[in-house]
Amino acid sequence: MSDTLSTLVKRLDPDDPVIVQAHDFPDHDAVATAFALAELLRERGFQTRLCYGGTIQSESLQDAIKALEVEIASVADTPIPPEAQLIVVDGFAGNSNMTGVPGRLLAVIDHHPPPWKPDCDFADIRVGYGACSTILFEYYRDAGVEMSDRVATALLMGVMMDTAFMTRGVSRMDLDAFDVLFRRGDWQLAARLLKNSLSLSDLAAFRQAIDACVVARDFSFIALPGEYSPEVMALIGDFFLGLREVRFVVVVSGDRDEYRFSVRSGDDERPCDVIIHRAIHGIGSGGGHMHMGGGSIPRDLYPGDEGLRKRFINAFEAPESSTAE
Ligand SMILES: [Mn+2]
Repeated sequence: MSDTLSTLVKRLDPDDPVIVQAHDFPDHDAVATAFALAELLRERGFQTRLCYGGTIQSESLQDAIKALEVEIASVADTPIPPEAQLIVVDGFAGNSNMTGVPGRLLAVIDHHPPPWKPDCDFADIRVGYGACSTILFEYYRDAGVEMSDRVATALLMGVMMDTAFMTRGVSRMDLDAFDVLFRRGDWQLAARLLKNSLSLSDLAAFRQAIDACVVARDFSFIALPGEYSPEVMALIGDFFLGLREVRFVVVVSGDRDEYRFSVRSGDDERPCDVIIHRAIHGIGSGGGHMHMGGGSIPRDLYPGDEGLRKRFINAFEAPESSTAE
């Protein structure tokens, strides 16, 4: 791919502000991608602003944003004029995890399998990539733009996070990006921020997960009593996937309005996104990649813990043709 950035820049009007939006309850990869893109466009003379829907629930990510001085705010705290040009990153416009905002949707940059054909001028969707940050790494490299230490460290963190330190969904390009970013950015800071994402107060969640876990063959289903952040749920999923006997994990917890779930797969025959679509067809929304995914089910449609567990078991067995799309 030659210079993708130039193609994007040609579609943008330099007179109108550019809003870069990360997916709701963003993770490190989403914030890093948004930050790197905004800096790149600023360098090209655009007026940019970063935002996300929901809140930042990860303390590790909050620390990273502070340490790298990333200016990003929630959609609610971001004035977005109607003439704003919207670029959505690490997610899909119109998806349930992307809050609708004013302005014109100009571009999507993502690495998730798209739920439908994107309806905008510019779509750069690279499903084979482990991290969206890797796409931004290529924009800098191909455009010959020198990246700042802050951008390099942010992108490094995005790549490390989404690939679970180069052990999950890694593509050739992620490795190339990692090779350069590791030397270019501050890997010690990035590693410290990522590896200290749990705190003592999260131990109760792990205790409950161990107590609540139902294992059938290699499928571990964990219904947590109480409300937990997506990050803690994801880490619980990773922990259980680390058990030798377990190859597929679902962690679910409910709050006032909805149940949220996090999914991990170590089995290429059961990609998270495909299994999720089958399991929650008609009752909720969700998606993801081969190895990780998640979603939500409104409280009034929740089939109960056992009902949801059975839906996943049925989804494993569904023939390919019945994939609910
Ligand atoms: Mn990502």
